[in-house]
Amino acid sequence: MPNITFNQSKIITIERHILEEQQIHPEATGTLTNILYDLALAGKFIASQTTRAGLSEILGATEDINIQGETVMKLDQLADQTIFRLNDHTGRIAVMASEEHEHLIPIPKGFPIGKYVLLFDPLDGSSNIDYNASIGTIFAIYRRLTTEGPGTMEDCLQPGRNLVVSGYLIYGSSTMLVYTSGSGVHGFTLDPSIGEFLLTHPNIQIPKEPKYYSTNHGNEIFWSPGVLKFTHWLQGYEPDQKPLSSRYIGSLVGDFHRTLLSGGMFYYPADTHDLHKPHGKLRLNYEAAPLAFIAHHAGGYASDGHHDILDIKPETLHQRTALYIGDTRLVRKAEEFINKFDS
Ligand code: FDP
Repeated sequence: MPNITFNQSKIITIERHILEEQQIHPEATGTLTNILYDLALAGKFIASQTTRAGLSEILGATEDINIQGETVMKLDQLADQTIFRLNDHTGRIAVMASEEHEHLIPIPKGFPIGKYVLLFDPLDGSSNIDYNASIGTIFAIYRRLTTEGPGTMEDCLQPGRNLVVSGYLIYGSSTMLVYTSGSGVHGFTLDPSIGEFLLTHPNIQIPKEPKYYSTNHGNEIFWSPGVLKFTHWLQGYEPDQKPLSSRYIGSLVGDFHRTLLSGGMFYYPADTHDLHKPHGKLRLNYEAAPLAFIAHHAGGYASDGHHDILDIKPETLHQRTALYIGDTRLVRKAEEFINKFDS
């Protein structure tokens, strides 16, 4: 008889993990748990479509230009519709907002209105779709502030500090869902053969020893002196910092995910020359705030170069921001350079 030894580690599905987390909060009604189930389901559906992107007719740009002035890919629309349709009728959500829509997305008439607000970037990094690089979905869940009727703009424009849950799905060499509800950051990998997300990365903490920095050097000509000097500091031009290697995909979820697991930082600074991007390119509500919440609970930090991203109260739905995110010491150093050389 062969000697079979079993790995002693537990197999934990995302469902079981979310339920166990819910039990820590006796006041929980299960509503949030169910929203997370639905987002995990949306992720499975989107993952199945992204892996077929190169094969099917859905590859390629549509004629539409979204409100950010970008060409909308069909996969973006599919991801957007999937998330909307899984959440519009459940009675858990008061209102939604998506990076793909100019205005708030109300709950359709006839469906019950819930107490949570869902903001999402359905398919981030979509300029990478044609090149088979990692893309992702980012989501942010807040409690509504208003007490009755359909959710409003006020409910959506909350600082990241108010987040109840945030997370992302990354569609890469494997599909992962990473989320936090404020008690640890947990990562699940989709086992495609059984269609389940399994806990593979419990309690993620950004490694103390930074490994990479990640930024688009092609924009250097538009950077301020503080950002340029900070970049040189990362490259080891000063004695207190050993040079870091650089990695950049150009897909925020992919670049952030690597930063979270390997240590280091990602930054997309304000653009000093492009009048359309004086505050950077990334969206506060759909990208910066939810990832800042994850970074915070993984022992890291996120800043716009001056303030903690989580403290910024958005004024508009599609507000852009500069973003420095990852290792706390490195992000604080960026703030130091910016305050010293750019004020
Ligand atoms: P994309 O335009 O491909 O959707 O905010 C969108 C985003 O990608 C981020 O995912 C990514 O970090 C950034 O823009 C890349 O911008 P650059 O191409 O200017 O580097």
